[in-house]
Amino acid sequence: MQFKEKMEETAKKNGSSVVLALDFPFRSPEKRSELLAEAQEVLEAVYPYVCAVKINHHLVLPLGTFDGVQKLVTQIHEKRLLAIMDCKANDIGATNQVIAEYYYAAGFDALIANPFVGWEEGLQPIFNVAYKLQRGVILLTYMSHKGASEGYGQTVCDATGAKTAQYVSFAKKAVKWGADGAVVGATYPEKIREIHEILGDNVPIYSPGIGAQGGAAETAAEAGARYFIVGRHITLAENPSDTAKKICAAIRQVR
Ligand code: O7M
Repeated sequence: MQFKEKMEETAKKNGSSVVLALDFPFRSPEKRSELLAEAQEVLEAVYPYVCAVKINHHLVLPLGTFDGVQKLVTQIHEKRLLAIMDCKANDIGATNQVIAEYYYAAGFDALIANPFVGWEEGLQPIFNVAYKLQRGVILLTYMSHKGASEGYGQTVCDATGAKTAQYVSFAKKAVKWGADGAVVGATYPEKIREIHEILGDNVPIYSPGIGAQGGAAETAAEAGARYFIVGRHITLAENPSDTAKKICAAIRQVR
């Protein structure tokens, strides 16, 4: 089964389209075991209200991929959730391939990559590895932060010389390359709407930027987002479980 289908199935089974971004603020490296314990605690509290967990450098750097992070991936799978590695792969193909092989070997079901590096000797090797191992690749398309317009919002010339927005070109590539998802910030609902028109039902939109960055899950859902990436709003909440439950219920009202 493709990653895209596994996500659909898990979201349906759990009644949730929330992807937990398991992010925590910096803490001195000597306190790594406390960090791991906190991440495990949040996961334990929140798992009934999410369909997947996204891990990035916040945890890979202090905990190590084949040490603490792999323990988390095992815990995520024991809860019947999917694990997404947010490495935003962005290098030459040969390096991208090794990055993907390590993260997939650690058990991740999908990883995030940056289409800025292109296909040939860029992202193609990642897609090849993913296809071979039946894992997913999700592409950045329009990021959630203020400076996103400087890169993803640029006007560029496509292969025919016609002017187009960078994110429009990336959305078309997401379809052409058979990506399992496209990341579009919840802080830009109009971009979600525009990109959704291009992607249709072929490539689901993953939308971060909810809560701490000012975006709202309901608005993103109305605009066409399928999954909702939420970090600090849940991980730093006084009651992470209750907060996740409320986000989940709010999305259900719209969808
Ligand atoms: O909810 P937050 O703001 O605490 O965290 C959002 C998470 O989503 C955090 O892990 C970011 O690295 C990530 N993210 C964005 O915030 N904006 C983007 O445009 C893209 C991502 C992301 O997940 O990329 C895959």
